[in-house]
Amino acid sequence: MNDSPIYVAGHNGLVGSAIVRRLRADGASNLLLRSSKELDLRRQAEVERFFAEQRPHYVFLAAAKVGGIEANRSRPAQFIRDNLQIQTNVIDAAYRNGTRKLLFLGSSCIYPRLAPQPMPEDSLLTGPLEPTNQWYAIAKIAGLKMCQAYRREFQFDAISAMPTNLYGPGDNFDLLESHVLPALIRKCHEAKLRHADALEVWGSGTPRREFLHVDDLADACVFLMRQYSDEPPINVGWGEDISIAELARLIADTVGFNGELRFDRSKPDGTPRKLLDTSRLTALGWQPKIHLKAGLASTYEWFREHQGQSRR
Ligand code: GFB
Repeated sequence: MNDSPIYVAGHNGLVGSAIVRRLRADGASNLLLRSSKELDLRRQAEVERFFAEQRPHYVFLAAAKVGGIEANRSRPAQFIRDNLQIQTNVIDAAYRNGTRKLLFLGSSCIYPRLAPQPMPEDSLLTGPLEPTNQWYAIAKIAGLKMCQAYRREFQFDAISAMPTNLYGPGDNFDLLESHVLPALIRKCHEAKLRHADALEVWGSGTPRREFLHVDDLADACVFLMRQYSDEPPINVGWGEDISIAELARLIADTVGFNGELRFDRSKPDGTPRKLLDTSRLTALGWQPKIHLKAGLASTYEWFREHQGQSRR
């Protein structure tokens, strides 16, 4: 794979940039990278032209419209439209232009709101989705089904990975758009600088989430690209979850904010619990390495170095 042309779609995002780091560390010499300004993946003609000209052998499809609970809730049309357009254009153009293998990235929110915990891949489509992110989830379900359909009908080697909640360098720290972990890093940091006596945490603090460092995810993506070729999606997670209240305390300790945490119950909790069953991936021989405490410390360091440039 190292000398082949590899297209990482979404290389400026949290996931895509981690996949690029991982491939470069491995000696990949022919990476194809295009920013969204250079190539708008929502435009079919642009995507077809790019694939016809470049003919990548391998494609990591990490481009997506993503965001936290509030971004998902408030912009349902953009989440369903952009994701359906991006993934449909890229999967189809890859198949038509001789791509040998494509990895599609989904999300743990594809599983039912009240799926058994930890959530096995087989719980897909067994119950209603979480309303706050159903639009994003439907698009991601369509993407993994499209990969399965192209395998069956066209023998196209398209596989899917379903990561849990991710974090790490290059994340979005915008307070309205972001996921909980970067939002709380920023809130704690700013509260510490202001010597504030309290900060606001959305919701009740009782929902449980699992957090995986994006460098672990990137490692799993490269592993799956090399080792896995089958229809079922593969969950990628850490294996343990914590409550939002516990996460907030851990982040406050990491940042050095000693004030009070105030829970704003007028904000949505979302899914009560989201822990992936990763036994399929473990059986293939892959394990994550970066513990949450260490990952939080290095992500906070990254935030402090880059906050001027981080997306707000
Ligand atoms: O990470 P998050 O935005 O998304 O929120 P989901 C997780 C939990 O943290 C929710 C709470 O219960 C939030 O109410 N929370 C507390 C906060 N304080 C904050 C804060 O300051 N900001 C944010 N954002 N949350 C997303 C989906 O769901 O998970 C996406 O909406 C995607 O589609 C992603 O699937 C992985 O974990 O609830």
